[in-house]
Amino acid sequence: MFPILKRDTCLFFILLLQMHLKSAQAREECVSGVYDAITRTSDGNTYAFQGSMVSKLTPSGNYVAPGYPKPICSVFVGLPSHLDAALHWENTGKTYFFKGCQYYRFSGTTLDSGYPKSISANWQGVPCDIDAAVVWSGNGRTYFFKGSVYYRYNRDTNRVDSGYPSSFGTNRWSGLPSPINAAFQWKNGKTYFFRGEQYYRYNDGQDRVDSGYPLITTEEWLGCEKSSPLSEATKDMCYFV
Ligand SMILES: [Ca+2]
Repeated sequence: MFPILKRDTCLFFILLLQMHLKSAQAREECVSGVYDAITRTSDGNTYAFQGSMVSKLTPSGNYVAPGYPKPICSVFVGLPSHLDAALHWENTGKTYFFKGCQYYRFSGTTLDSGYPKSISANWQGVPCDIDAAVVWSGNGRTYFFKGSVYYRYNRDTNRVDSGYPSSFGTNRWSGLPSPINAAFQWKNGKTYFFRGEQYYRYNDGQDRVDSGYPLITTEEWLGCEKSSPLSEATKDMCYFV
């Protein structure tokens, strides 16, 4: 009797250890699916920002790369936590990050000299405290989102087009809720919008949200079983930023 109990006890602790390791792995890879900003960069990577942490996604875009999330300050030196939005212009290779009334310009993961700068001085018509930003493949224009309205930015004139801001669903973004948390354009030419724990895939060709959306970000997009917040100790790394 005793040897059997001993074997069962051993198996029980092995099972507990496996559950603990699986849980620890989930904590490392599966931050809550609520993101501040998501963007691609000129080095071909895609990064998702949440509070003081950043996750690099695998080339398929579906999973968090090994070793991530990491403190933002250890990957994008000079970039603050709790970003508002991020934007990548492929033709210049520059990535822009927005927070409050300022923006930061990066080449890959290196901050360009002279930044941050004031949004109002260089992005005429774009307000402070935006929710999200994205370049839309449907027309190549850059869009900024804030609350229930969006702004269409014209790079030729370096200002927001006349007639904007406009409400969601008026002319564009039919089927999207407002406000949104983050947006980015993936290599498949489709644009992804994130709101709370869910995301929407926007069909740029048909100018509408694809059927079957929204989906749960951590489960369907990051391949995680469930959301699992990072420990406070991990979040506090690089607290000096
Ligand atoms: Ca945001």
